[in-house]
Amino acid sequence: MRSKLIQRADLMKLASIEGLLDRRKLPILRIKTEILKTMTNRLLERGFYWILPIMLAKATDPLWPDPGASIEKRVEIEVYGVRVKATQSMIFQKRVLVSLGPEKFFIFSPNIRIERRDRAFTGRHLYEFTQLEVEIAYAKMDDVFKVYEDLIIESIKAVKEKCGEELKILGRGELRIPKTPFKVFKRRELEEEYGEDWELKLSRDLNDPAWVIDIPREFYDYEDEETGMWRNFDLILPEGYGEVISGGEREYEYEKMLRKIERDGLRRENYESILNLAKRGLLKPSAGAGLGVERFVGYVCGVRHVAEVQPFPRIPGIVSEL
Ligand code: ASN
Repeated sequence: MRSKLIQRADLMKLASIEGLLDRRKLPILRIKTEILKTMTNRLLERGFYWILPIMLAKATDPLWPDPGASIEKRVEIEVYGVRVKATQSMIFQKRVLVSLGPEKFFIFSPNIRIERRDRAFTGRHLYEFTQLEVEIAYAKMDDVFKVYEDLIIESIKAVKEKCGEELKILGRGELRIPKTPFKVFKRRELEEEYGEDWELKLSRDLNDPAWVIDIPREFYDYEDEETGMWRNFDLILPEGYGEVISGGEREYEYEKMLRKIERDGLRRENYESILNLAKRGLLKPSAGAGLGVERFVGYVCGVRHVAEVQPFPRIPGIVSEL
């Protein structure tokens, strides 16, 4: 499905009210409901707190440096005389909360990321989407792998069991239930095999989702300064659907975070809360991640464009009335 080229006219239709009349829309929304229900229930059964999201704050995820980032504009407004940013991810709120509040929780967190307009045609980008964010105190990468592997397997099982008719309408009757544990690849080895754009090439070669570890990016992910290895990861879906989860173990030491903030050319005054906590020894080590809800549902449904899973599509460059 993914191999067909997406035309601008298709995207315009998808983004308009006509998109809601498409016969695939209702089955997709039914499957999305089943996935959200299954994931929420699994996390609640495991004792995770359910936290609701925030949308405006002085600090948000810089999304920098990140090899995958392509933000055309950052949304900032003034409220009560203070400049605030629209949430790009709740990473800093997650780090503070996991240190001072519940030690494991999840959030369905809406993110606004104004992607470059040429990203409309990747089939994988949106300018508003939702992450299923998780953060766990004192956890390691493996603990986070297990949480998301369970959510993925159980929700695919539930969809196959309860939404057989919908999968048939979508031509997705053959959807595989992946085997666990998922394979783990090292980013450096993938670069040798596939070159810089390993993400999509690997994705096309996979039959089941697979983890990729050690990806240089934002300062908050843990970096082993001796080996230069990053204790972070992405989960790559098969069939060209690409990355669906990003996460990692986190930095928690004051001096090291300061060094990395400077190295990345970021303004330290944007990160005072988390730096202060670290300085006082109150920032707990943790690990966590976020799953792109629309991307995952899109994979299960076999969509051509991830916006098909949104009732009100947010396709880069196309702004509709609703
Ligand atoms: N949600 C991601 C994480 O937990 C961060 C991101 O979206 N950039 O690591």
